[in-house]
Amino acid sequence: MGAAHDALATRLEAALLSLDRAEVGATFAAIAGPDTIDRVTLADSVIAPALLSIGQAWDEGSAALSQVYMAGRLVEEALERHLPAAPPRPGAPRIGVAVLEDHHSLGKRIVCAVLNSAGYDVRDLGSGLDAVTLVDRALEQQVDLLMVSVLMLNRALRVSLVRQQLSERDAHHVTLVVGGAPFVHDPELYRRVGADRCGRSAADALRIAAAYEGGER
Ligand code: B12
Repeated sequence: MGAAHDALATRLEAALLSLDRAEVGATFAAIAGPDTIDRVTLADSVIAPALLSIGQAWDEGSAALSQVYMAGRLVEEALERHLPAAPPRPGAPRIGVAVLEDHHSLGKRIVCAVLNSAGYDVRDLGSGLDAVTLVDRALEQQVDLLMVSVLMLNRALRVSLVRQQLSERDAHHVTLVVGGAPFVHDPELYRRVGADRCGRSAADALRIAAAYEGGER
């Protein structure tokens, strides 16, 4: 299936760059089904690589910032249509998802959509938040699992401030999970910044949520 997913990612990338909403929808529909496994594959093997490639094209100067922005909007719309939220399962943990300080929000959107469509009660806490605001929002929303997405290395180091905020407010019941490129490049970084768990993909976010339901912390 690798080659088929690569082909779909390439098709999605072309559709996003040309702002072809119908073709974006058709690409999603080609894979999104009622099974969680299909949705996870769509997220991690088709959408994430297409967005990364568009982002890299921007980095290299061959795509405009407006194309990166519109690609994010079109993906968000299509996620709502093809990965609709399922009713929350009783007893499932409440999950908060946030981006610490930076504005790389595409990964957060995908993680939220996949968890929502699997029946988790997910609160999007926002992007560009400092550690104090992030923990304020997490506690207001009474989350059990706090998932923090970070794409810049200097921001990743500041996850330790989130841990410090949680400790200072006696929020020891909140499990702190991190994800994003810096944690993929250095698999031990999450421990050094005081996180409990680390995930590399939307599939990992689901696995961690399911393990929490099973009693793991
Ligand atoms: C697209 C992009 C942008 C877009 C962001 C658009 C948006 N709305 O998100 C724009 C153009 C705005 C942007 C801006 C900047 N960017 Co930028 N950007 C990227 C790029 C190319 C792709 C990121 C992306 O969207 N990937 C696709 C998404 C879907 O993947 P993802 O986030 O990794 O998420 C997946 C997994 O990681 C996982 N996941 C993510 N979070 C979590 C959390 C949990 C808990 C779990 C379990 C899983 C999980 O699941 C997701 C789905 O599979 C990266 C390069 C890279 N290699 O990452 C640079 C990159 C992150 N950017 C970088 C930089 C420097 C910047 C700017 C400072 C550039 C500038 N000079 O202005 C600004 C900073 C903006 C800010 N303050 O936040 C650097 C960071 C370098 C560093 N050392 O830290 C990178 C690495 C580029 C580079 N090669 O230098 N950027």
